[in-house]
Amino acid sequence: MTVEATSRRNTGRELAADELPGVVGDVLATTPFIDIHTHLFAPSFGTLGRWGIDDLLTYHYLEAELFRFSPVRPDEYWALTKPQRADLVWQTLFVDHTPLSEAARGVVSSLNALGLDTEAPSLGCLRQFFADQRLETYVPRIFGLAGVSHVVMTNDPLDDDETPAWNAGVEPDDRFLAALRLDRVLNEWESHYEQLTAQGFPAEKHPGTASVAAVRQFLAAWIARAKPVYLAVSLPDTFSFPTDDGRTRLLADAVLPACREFRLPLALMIGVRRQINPALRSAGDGAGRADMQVVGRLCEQFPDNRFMVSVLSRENQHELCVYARKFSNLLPFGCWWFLNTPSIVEEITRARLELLGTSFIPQHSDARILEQLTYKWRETRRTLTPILSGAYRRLMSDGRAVSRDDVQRDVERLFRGNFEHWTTTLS
Ligand code: RAT
Ligand code: ZN
Repeated sequence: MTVEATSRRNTGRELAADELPGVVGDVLATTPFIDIHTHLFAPSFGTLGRWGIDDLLTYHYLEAELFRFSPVRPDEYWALTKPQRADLVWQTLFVDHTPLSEAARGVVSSLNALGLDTEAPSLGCLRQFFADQRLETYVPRIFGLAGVSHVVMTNDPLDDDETPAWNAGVEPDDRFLAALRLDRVLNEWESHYEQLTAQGFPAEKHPGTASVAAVRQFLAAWIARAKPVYLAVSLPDTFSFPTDDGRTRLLADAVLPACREFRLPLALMIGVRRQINPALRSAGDGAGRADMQVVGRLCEQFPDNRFMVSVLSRENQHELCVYARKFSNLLPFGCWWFLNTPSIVEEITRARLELLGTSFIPQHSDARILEQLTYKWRETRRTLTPILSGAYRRLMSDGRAVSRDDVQRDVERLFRGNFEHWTTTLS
C-alpha cells in the first residue's frame, strides 16, 4: 500500500456503495449552507423584508402561472389589494388546480415545513399563524428549517426604498450579508446618473471621465457602508464586451478597478430579457441565450478580477463550464430563476461535477420571501443526493474508496468553502 493510500484511508471508514445515498443525504442535511444570492432583508430593514402567506402567494413566479389558469386580466389583478391577490392565487392554483409546478409545490412544501394546513379552503388560519410570529424567533426557526447559516441580500444603492435604511445606520446582522447590486448603474445609467450626483458624487449623462470618477467614489463609499461580500449585476442576453457603449466604460474603468481595489468578486448574472411582457410587472421578464465568448474575454482581459457567473439560458451551461476550465478567475454559481427546477438542476449539476469537480457553487435560493428558504433548500438537497451519490458510486467502482469525511469535505466546499474562499479568505 502506498503512503498516499494509507493517508487517504485514515480520513475515515470506507463506505459501501449502498450506504452512499444515506450518508450523502445526511451530510447534506446537517451541513449549514451559505445562500449566496437572495432578495431577503435582515429584520433591521423593517418592511423591506417579506414573509407570510400573502407574500408567498404573490411571488412573481406564481403570478405568471396565475394568468395561465385564470381569466383575470393583469390590470384587474393589479387593482386588487395584496390579500385579495393572494386569495385569488390560492383559489386558482391551489384549490381549483393541483399545485404541480415548482413554484406552486414550493408553497405547499413551505407550509408543510411549518406544520400548516396545505389544503386549507381559505387563508384565514394561515394568516393568523403568520401574524402571531415574532421575527426574533421566527428568523432563526426558518434558517434552521432551511439549513442555512447565512444569506446574502441584494442591496441596490440606488433604490429609493432601501437607501433610507442605510442612511439611518441600519444595524448590521451577521446572518444577512450584503451584496451591492449595480443594475441601475450599469444597465440604466442615463435614467440614474442624477441619483449619484444627489448622493454627492457628481456624475454626467455621458459616462465619460467625470462619471467614471463619480462611480469609483460612489462604490468606495457604499463598500465602506454596506461591507458587501461581492458586487453584482444582471445582464441581458445581448450583453457584449467590449463595445463602445457606456456600460463597457463604467465596467472596465470603474467597477472592475473597484473590485480589484477592495478585493471583491463581481457576480455576473447573464441572460435576462427584462420586461418582455410589461403587463405582468415583475413576472414579465424572460430569458435568452447569451454570447459566452464575452465571459471568456472578461476573464482573460482582467486576470486580477474574480468573476462569479450564473447564466440563465439552459443552452449556455456547458460553455460556461468549459470557460471555467480555462480561467481559474471564473466561478460558476447557481441554477438561476427558470433553471431552478429539479430536472434542469440535475442536468446542470451533473455536468458541472463532471467538468469541474467541486470547483463551483451548485445553488443559491433567490428567495424573496423568508419561508421560501425552506422549500428551495429542501429541493436542492433532495436533487443533489442522488447526483452526488452517483458520482461517488462511479468513483468507487473505478477503484477509489470514499468515506463520510470525503463527502463532508466536498459538501462543505460546494455549499460554503468555495464562496468563503472567494469572498473572505482572499479579501
Ligand atoms: O429570480 C428572481 O426572483 C428574479 O426576479 C430576479 O430577481 C433575479 O433573480 C435577479 O436577481 O435579477
Ligand atoms: Zn435574484
